[in-house]
Amino acid sequence: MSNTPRATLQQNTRLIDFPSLGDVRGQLCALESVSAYVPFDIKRVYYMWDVGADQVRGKHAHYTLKQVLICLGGACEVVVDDGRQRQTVRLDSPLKGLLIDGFIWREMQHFTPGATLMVLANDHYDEADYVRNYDQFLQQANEG
Ligand code: T46
Repeated sequence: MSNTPRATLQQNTRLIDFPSLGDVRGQLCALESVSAYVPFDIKRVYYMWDVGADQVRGKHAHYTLKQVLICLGGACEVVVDDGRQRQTVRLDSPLKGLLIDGFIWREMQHFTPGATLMVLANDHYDEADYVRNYDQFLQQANEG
């Protein structure tokens, strides 16, 4: 894609705190499409679990997909990279979501035993939206 918009960690990733509706019966969190917490229409939900502590998932960027990543139980780290800088974000609460809405490389790693990572996405699965080669990502991220 030749006109990939230039993305930065500052503008295209954000840690969002969700409100808890918990009471004496336990915790509850409600997330709605197009809200302060999920700023897009949710078209797909997927989740991953049983990820070994030494496994690294992701290792790709998306051209257009917007997503919020939430670790529902346990913890994991998400490495985000805009082609110029790289940060590691720890997700360790169901009341914390990481929004990624631009051409950002991401890797998920260091899952604790029992961790479940859920992802809310604004579009259906489309392999053509992925860049899975880091050199190609770097080239496109820095020409945008
Ligand atoms: C992302 C990170 C955070 C589907 O058929 N439909 C789906 O909705 C998804 C997510 C995956 N797949 C297939 C594609 C592969 O054959 O499931 C297989 C595993 O997917 P992948 O290796 O891409 O999974 P991760 O954990 O590396 O990446 C996933 C998402 O694919 C990606 O969009 O941003 O989680």
